[in-house]
Formats: sequence, C-alpha cells, structure tokens
Amino acid sequence: MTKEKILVIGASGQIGVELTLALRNLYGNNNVIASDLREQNPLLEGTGPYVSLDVMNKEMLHVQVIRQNITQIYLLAAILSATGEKNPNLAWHLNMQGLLNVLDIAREEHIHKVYWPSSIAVFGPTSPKQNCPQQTIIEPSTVYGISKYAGEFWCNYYHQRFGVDVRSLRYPGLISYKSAPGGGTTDYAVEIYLEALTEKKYECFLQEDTYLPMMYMPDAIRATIELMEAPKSNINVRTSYNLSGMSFSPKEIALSIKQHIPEFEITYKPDYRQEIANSWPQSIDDSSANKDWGWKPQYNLQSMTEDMLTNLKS
Ligand code: NAD
Ligand code: AKB
Repeated sequence: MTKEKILVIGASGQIGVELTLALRNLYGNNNVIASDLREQNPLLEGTGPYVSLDVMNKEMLHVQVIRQNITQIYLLAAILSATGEKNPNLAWHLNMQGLLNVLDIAREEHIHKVYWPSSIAVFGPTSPKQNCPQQTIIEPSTVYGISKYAGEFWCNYYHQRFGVDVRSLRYPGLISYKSAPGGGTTDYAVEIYLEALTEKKYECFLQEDTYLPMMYMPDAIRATIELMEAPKSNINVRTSYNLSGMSFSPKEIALSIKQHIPEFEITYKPDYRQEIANSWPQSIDDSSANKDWGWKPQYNLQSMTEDMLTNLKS
C-alpha cells in the first residue's frame, strides 16, 4: 500500500483542528501536514508538522505539495455564510479560487484523493423545507451558498473530465467545544453553551422557532473519514452528499441546557442572519449517504448537550 501524506488546508479552523487530530491518529502525526493562513494553533502544537500557507498563492501551494510528497488534500479554508454576506466579493474569490487552485494541482500531481466540504447553504428558499432531498430545486440566496453550489459542480467536473477523486459532504451547522466557529449563521448553537456556563444567559440572534439542520462535531469528523475511506466504486455522488445529524430550534436547545443549568435564560434579538437561516431547509434527507457508504449519525440534542457541557466545564 502506498504511504499516504496528507495536507490539511485551513487546519486552524473549527473543523480543521479536530479533523487534523483525527487524521493524525489514523495516519501518524508526521504524515499529516497542518496548514493555515494563521501562523500556529495552540491546540495543534506538538502534535505534528504545521506550515503557514495561503491557499490563494497557487505557486507556494504547488511547491508544498511537491516538496512534502502530498498524496491527499483536505481543503477547509473558506468564508462562511454570515461573514460572506458582509464581504461577498472576498467570499466568492476565496471559496472559488482556493478550490480551483487545489483541483488544478491535484490533477497535475495525480493526488490520490481530495476532500472539500459543501454545506446545507446550497439550498435556498425554493428548496423543500423538510427532509430536503439529495436532488431537488437548488437556488441559493447567499454568496456562500452560490459559491458552494458552483464548487460542487467544479468537483464533479474535475472528476468526470480529469479523473480527480474529489469527495464532498454538505455539512449541516456544526457544534463543537474545541475550536471556535468562524462566522456562520449556525454559530449561535456553539455560543449558547459557552454563555450558559459563564453568564447563565444568552441573547440569540435567531428567532426561537428557527429550526435548522445541525450536527455534533464527532459525527462530522467520523462522516468525513468514512466518506474518504469508502471504496471509490461506492461513491456515486460526485457533487456533494447530503448529511444529516439532528434538527432543533433555539428554544429547544435552550430547554436541553436548562435541564442541566436550571437558572439559564435565553432572549431573542434576530439580526441579518435570520434571513439567511430562513432560506435554508429545516431538515435533510441523507439516504444517499446511508445507501452508498453506510452513514448513520450517533448524537441527538440530548446526548450532545450532555457532552458539550461536560467538556466545556472541564
Ligand atoms: P473556519 O472559518 O473555522 O476555518 C477556516 C480556516 O481557514 C481558518 O483557520 C482560516 O484561518 C483559514 N483560512 C482562511 N483563508 C485562508 C487562506 N487564504 N489560506 C489558508 N487558510 C485560510 O471554518 P470551518 O467552520 O472550519 O469550515 C471549514 C469548511 O467546512 C468550510 O469550507 C466551510 O464552508 C465548511 N462548512 C462548515 C460548517 C460549520 O458549521 N463549521 C458547516 C458547513 C460547511
Ligand atoms: C454557516 O452557518 O455558514 C455554516 C454552514 C451551515 O455552512 N455553519
């Protein structure tokens, strides 16, 4: 078996830190190179190699891939939905050009596998709200969603045209305690746990009845690794797989926290992110992922809340 050497781009982000650590467990610390615009990350320090890298600098990226004998690339650098609406040009530029740089280099250097995440943000106001199917009307209304939808078709194109084995998941909103989220609409579901523990109260930027698809980070990391380890012949979706964990509203997550912290209070002050959330589905049908590579989530709202509060306390 060829020895794999993995480059994670955007390794200092919410997903990057945990995915890098999981890949290091699987492939060995020195075989997973963490990279990011940020110079270092305290959570990754001492766990393996870390390089400072801008995915927009194609030449430097190409040099790293050759110099380090990279065989797999995980591209996580992106601008998320809320930050994207504040700076649409920057979001489009980074989300598209970063992906095209990676796909081009993967093609030229015969990289074995590429991972690039999409999002439930590909769906828009005209998509079905409940159990949104893999294939349906897709008319995203945010620049982030447009960039993810275009990116999915670039992945499909590089696979069909050049044989690049690029795989992708449409993550729901991700909830985690290790690394802070980076400018998304679903970030409230991370902030709420931190503020429940420190302040015993939280002012939510979404309305109480805003249901969104969500997932606990351990499930997201497992899904990513299961997708990437699945035999090539099982991967029938070359745009991006729907992925589902759980769905809840701010009112429901607050109630689950109140079971552990009875004095916790939530108030609501919706802002511009409400419109973004309203444009997305409330729940996702991930039967294609289940059928093709056996995906099944493990966490629900109750077990996630228990785990989040225990870990944040310690
Ligand atoms: P994040 O914002 O937490 O992390 C992104 C990382 O990329 C940051 O550490 C940032 O410094 C780095 N970065 C930014 N520009 C860069 C550049 N030019 N070169 C190199 N690195 C750069 O994001 P995340 O939440 O970890 O998301 C990772 C991926 O997963 C993104 O594609 C995102 O769209 C997708 N996703 C995330 C979620 C979620 O809830 N977190 C949900 C759906 C999809
Ligand atoms: C965001 O809210 O932008 C992300 C996502 C669902 O893609 N968490």
